[in-house]
Amino acid sequence: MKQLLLILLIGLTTLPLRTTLAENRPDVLFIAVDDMNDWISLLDPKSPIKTPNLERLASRGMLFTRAYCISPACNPSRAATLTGLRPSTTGIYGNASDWRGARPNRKTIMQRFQDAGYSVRGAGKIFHHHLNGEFHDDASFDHFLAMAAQNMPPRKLNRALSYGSRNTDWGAWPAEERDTIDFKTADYCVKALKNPPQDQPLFLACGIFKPHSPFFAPLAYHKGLSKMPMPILRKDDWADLPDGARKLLRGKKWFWMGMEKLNTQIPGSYNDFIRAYAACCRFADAQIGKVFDALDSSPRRNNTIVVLWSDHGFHLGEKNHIEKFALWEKTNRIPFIVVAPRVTAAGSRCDTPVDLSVLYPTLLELCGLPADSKCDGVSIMKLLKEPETVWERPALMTYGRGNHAVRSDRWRYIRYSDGTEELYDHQKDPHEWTNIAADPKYKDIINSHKNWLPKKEAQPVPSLKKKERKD
Ligand SMILES: [Ca+2]
Ligand SMILES: [Ca+2]
Repeated sequence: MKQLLLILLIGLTTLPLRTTLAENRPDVLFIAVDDMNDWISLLDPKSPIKTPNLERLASRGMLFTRAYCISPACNPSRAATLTGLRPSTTGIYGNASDWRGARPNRKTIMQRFQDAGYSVRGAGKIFHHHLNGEFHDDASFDHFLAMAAQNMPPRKLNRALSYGSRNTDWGAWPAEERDTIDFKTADYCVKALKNPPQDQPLFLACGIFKPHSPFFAPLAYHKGLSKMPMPILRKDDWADLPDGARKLLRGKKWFWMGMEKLNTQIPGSYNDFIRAYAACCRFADAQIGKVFDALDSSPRRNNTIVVLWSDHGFHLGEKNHIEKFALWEKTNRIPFIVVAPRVTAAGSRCDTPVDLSVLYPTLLELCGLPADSKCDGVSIMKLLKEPETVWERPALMTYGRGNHAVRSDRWRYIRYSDGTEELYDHQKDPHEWTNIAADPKYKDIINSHKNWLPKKEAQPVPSLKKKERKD
């Protein structure tokens, strides 16, 4: 009898509460971009890679000029950002780490919005696309358009960087924009914005796949790049790297030192590859622009929070490294924009270093949802309202167990699992060419950054294996 009364009581209190909670809540447009680094005009006005649509978004809200991923690889970055839990808490360190298997009951940010009465829809790459999408989380969406298959050219367009894998090819492809993955993702999002749920707020997740490899974009996006400047490189840059850095990057043969191979095998290929990455960034920006156009013509535009983030950055030869998986600035700095009507000032900028652990708690607070004390990050509501707010907490990045970087206003401190270190002074050395960690002069700086390293380091969780075929 008592149980029955309790059930009745819960029923009476939660049902009307859910409806009330959902009323007048802002919609959320949540855009994740894949592998887009900071060499874009949004973050570097001198960059030849123009991103007018990202700038258009930034002009409406707050651009974080020093934003960083939680981990410089798709799966650990996305799993951490979307669950609010760092790799050092969960053990989800790698691209194959079975994040849902490790945390079956952890609610993603999308599930929090479902609980609050939102209709959660999405398309493209939101979770890491491991084993053709097996890391996708059905429970996080009411409706989802899976990422389309990669449309491959009939033969390799450029072989030099490929190491036997077509996934690292690049060039002008396909002929028709509508045959690309991101066209389909953007199209789904445009339609979702044009036909929003009438009796529920909308949380729309738009997962743009480019500029992730393979570096294909239709021909139009490659035009006008032939004379673009190339990244600034320094040949002897690895001379002052500690063992930890070398060990971390040794296994990364996919692109690692590929540029040297490129330049000896096919002169000029390195430059072509860089231009292809640039074309893919322009293409991604254009697809995102179509989604913004749809938002602009929506009557719900002024009650829509927009967040845009990239899951990590990308090296294009800087520090003699191509690809991601490192703890340096280039692989970790990302575009991050928050447009929150009545909270962020149009065209505002915040130079405080933040990492994406802020996203989960901030979105909860912005939309008036209950806070979650388990989150590793904190809400940046104060920074959104007042970007000059004094902020002690630096950005923290992790790649693999025991390897971390701490980024403060001026410094990047890196500590590898073997105890070796790097320290860069961004005021004097924006390219991170000179590792000053061994200089006793900087002992106090190193110690103050060390304080922010995680106190606990979870053991790595098992990898997700390919399911056995059941005939
Ligand atoms: Ca990625
Ligand atoms: Ca160096």
